[in-house]
Amino acid sequence: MFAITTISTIPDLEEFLEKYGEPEQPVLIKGLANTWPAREKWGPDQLRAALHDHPDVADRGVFFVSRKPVLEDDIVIPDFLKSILQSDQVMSDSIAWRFWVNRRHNRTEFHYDTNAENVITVQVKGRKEWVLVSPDTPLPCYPFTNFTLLKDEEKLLRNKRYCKFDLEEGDLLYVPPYWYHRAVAKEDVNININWTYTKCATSVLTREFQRDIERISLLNALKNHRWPVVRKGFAKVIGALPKVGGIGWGLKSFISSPYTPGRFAILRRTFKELLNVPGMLMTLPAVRTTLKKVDKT
Ligand SMILES: O=C(O)CCC(=O)C(=O)O
Ligand SMILES: [Fe+2]
Repeated sequence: MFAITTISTIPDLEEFLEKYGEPEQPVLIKGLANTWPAREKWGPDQLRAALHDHPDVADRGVFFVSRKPVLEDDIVIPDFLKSILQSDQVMSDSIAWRFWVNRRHNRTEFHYDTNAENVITVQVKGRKEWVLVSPDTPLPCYPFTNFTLLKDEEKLLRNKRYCKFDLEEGDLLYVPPYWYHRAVAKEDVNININWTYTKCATSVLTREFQRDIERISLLNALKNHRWPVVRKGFAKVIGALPKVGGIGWGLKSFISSPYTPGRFAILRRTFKELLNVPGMLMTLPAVRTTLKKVDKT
């Protein structure tokens, strides 16, 4: 276990990129949103109604999402983040605003966000307990997915590099790409807002990123296979899968990185993923119970 880096002054763009954004290391900024109008204005019913009525916002069940800025008057976006969102180093189709409105005990299970997303999250109301796990000590995932096998947390975290902390009202958290996370709502009312973005290029090659590149290469190879029977069979399998989290890469261009896997690496990846099939079958009953419990907004 390690302690998350916690700071109480807002870094400028240069400092944020140098210490956290470029090396892809998490950071917590205490009290950043203490003066936001949203702290006074937002409540669960009022916010849900405002988001439902908004033409740019989609209700995804677990969270609300918009591709464009929403409720901007209630928020003060820190300058470093404003610059990042406007930068040409970031893929414009990756930028999203997400809103989470949760009751006490709501639990978002371990996963990492697809498309190499960086997540900046601000706890506007209430408090959530977070666990972040380094992508260099990967957790076992359902085959080919970004969702961790549902297992006892203590067992899951054994020998992993992780941190556990509370994100309190007003705090900002930076979750770098491929860092697994889970969050549990601790107050009656919990509201957080997220910004997501994907960098056009990265030089950080974590073990989980490597897995993702191999996974996506395999999916592309199947999708574009020269035998129609493979292409069609693959399309059928993908069409039949539940649409959670997205499989593969969902943005216009792929992130540029120092790694291109060869055939052997892709083959090895396929076998490694299949090794998790028994684990998947064993946890299926728990998955059903968890899905039923999800706190829909
Ligand atoms: O707030 C939560 O419950 C989970 C948030 C999350 O997974 C994310 O921001 O990517
Ligand atoms: Fe997430």
